[in-house]
Amino acid sequence: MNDRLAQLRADFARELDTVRAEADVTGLRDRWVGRKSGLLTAEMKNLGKLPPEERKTAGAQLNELKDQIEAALEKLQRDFAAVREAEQLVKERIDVTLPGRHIAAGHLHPLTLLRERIEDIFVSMGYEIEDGPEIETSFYNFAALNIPANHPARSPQDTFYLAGEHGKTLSLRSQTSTMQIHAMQKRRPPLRVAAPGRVFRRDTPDATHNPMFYQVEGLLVDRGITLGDLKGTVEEFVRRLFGPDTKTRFRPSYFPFVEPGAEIDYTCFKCHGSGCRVCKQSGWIEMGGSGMVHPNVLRGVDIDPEVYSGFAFGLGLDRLCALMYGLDDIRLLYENDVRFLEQFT
Ligand code: 2U9
Repeated sequence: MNDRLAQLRADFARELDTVRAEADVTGLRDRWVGRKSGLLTAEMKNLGKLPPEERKTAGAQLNELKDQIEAALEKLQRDFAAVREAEQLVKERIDVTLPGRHIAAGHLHPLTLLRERIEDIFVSMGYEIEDGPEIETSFYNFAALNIPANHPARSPQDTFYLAGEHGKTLSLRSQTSTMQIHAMQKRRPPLRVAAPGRVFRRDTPDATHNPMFYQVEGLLVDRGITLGDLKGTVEEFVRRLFGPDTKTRFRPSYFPFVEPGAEIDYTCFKCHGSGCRVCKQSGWIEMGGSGMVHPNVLRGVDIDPEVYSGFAFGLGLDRLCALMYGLDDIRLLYENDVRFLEQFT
């Protein structure tokens, strides 16, 4: 039996050395200690043929050899697993010093960034932010704003008219003041309403004009509101938007929906008034228009101009955005060119 054992041990050791792949370990195990056809299993079965006095030791020796073979196979399995994991680690090794993949994160559009900043200023000055329809009847778009029937703004050259129903002429709104008319119909003074949003004017697109652009208007109606309140409010608005030392200038102007009316200029944020390319050497940049709400507009929403008065001011966001970001063409804001947009992260 000892020779037989020695032979088996030597055969197993030789075969063990020939194993090159992890998958062969299972084959070797089945071949040697497999329950059905294992060599050792067969030896065990042959024990019966041995003389009884030899069976016990032979059985013990066979079991010992079986344990050694299984131990050798497990070690081989572990060795293969260790090699595989080491290769895995090398393959999966992450060089943490390598720069990460640039995950292009989206961000707010420059126009949205500016609109939100202006909305925050209005809210900080006690104004409500109004929203409303972009399609309006001629009442809201023109009549309610004291824009007479023959005013050029009403011409199809300037306004996008839509097929109206029930004889109502519909158009895309050409200023956000329409939302403030709705607000004055829904709520009684005192009122502080800011109206940001898209407006539409039939314009040939060029570096400073676009048929659709963003505007924000502020309106305040209460008892005893004066031009001084308008100036004070606009001056504070400008300081909060452009910086505490920004000055404001009012130039008399005419708008059907205010009386008196005035254009608003602020000191150029590039040259702080000394004159440069941005402000065309004037030191001033036009922000928009303003004025005391026309009594006809108040009457049109059943607010008695003898009791209440109000002021309003409006500015275009696209031009302002272009100036602030040094763009020489506002169409860049709508062309969704990622090379342009990604600079605003
Ligand atoms: C109501 C009554 C009056 C708001 C005003 C302007 C003057 C003005 C322009 C600025 C640049 C439009 O985007 S722009 O082209 N706006 O000049 N806006 S007074 O007057 C109002 C608003 C609401 C009820």
